[in-house]
Amino acid sequence: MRPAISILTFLIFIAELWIGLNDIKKEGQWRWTSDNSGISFSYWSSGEPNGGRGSYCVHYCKTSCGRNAYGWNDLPCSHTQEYICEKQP
Ligand SMILES: [Ca+2]
Repeated sequence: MRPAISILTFLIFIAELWIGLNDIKKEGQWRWTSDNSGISFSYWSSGEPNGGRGSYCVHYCKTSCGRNAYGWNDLPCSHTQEYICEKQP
């Protein structure tokens, strides 16, 4: 059984998550899955996005991406990964 941790601890130190961003419709045109809006900021890790066709989905990662800091990474959407959602007020 995993020890209980706060959501903040999880997001800062542990999370490797799908963030709901993709370029499925047009290569390089990143859009949020929730409302199809474009991105107004980016948090790509150095050298990302580097997957080209076939890496349509974006996840937030650090260790699994071989990085020392968190950032966005494009991956094939078939990759098994936890995800995070935004709750509407
Ligand atoms: Ca990538």
